[in-house]
Amino acid sequence: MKVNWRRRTGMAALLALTACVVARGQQPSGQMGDMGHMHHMAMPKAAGVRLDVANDEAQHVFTMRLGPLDLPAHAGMSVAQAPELSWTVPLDGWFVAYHPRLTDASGNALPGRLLHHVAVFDVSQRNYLCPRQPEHIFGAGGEMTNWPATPGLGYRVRQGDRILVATMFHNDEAVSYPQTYLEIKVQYQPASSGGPSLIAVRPVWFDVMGCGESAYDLKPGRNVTTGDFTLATNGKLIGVGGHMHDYGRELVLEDATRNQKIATLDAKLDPDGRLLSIPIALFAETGGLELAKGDDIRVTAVYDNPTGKYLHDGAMGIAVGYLIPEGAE
Ligand SMILES: [Cu+2]
Repeated sequence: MKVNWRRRTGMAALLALTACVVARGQQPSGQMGDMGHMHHMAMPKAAGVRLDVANDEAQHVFTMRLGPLDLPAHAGMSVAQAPELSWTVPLDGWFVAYHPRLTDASGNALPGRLLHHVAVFDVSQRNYLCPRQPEHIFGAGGEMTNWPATPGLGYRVRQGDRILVATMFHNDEAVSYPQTYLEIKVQYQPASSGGPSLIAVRPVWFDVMGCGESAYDLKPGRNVTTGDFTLATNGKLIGVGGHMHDYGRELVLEDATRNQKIATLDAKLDPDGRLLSIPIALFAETGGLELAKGDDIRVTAVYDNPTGKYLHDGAMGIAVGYLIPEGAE
């Protein structure tokens, strides 16, 4: 089989995944939805933080607003963090796009870099690759990537699905931000609209650490780390982007059973080795790259740590894709 893929930044936005995103955390103890955090540090919890969601039924947009967070100058990661907050989806339909930004109390934009990451889960759905965990449907970091809609595709939600939002904020600046809000506009298509059904895509997070904690340590020099996943069904991979930290070099996704490369994502770094971006591989032309049930899908992350130091929890390596499982409605 010839792997036919190309990079296209335009429609690739569905996969544009950036910065420090992942919070799949520790294994839930028996029950789904018991989410852990990516970092082990005991964080102070902020009081009075709310998650409010407005529904614009004419425009088909949910506006999630989480806050306020008090981010004192130079506080770094030691700011009081929001607890995990949840919201119940009020209708059947599809989420088709996500637009995050930070604002002050009056709705004026604040710098996106104050957000370390946000992770949005549908705790009513099982994760496709890691069934003991809830579905991880959206993530963003300081770059505040927008995910425009990809025509014909959406993430299926049901009335009553519980959406959980986990955030981490930080402030390294000399300015204090006493009332910071995270706003995420979620465009949706209601099932009741009479329009055509969308094809349901499942997010797939191929993490070199498997289904557990995503962060891992870097020794000085070259670090090569791999993780393996077995697909539970046949499926079509629509595309894949990536998430790494500073000094990341590349992410490779391959079908180890067939010894076939799926994608090689070379990280773009600045002269100091700080991560600028990771490309996206799209399999649009063929309507998706066919993956077979039972195949061993291997993800490999390569880092080159030039600091001469051991970097505790310095790395993540995650290929983030969208899959249309066979038999999906
Ligand atoms: Cu990360």
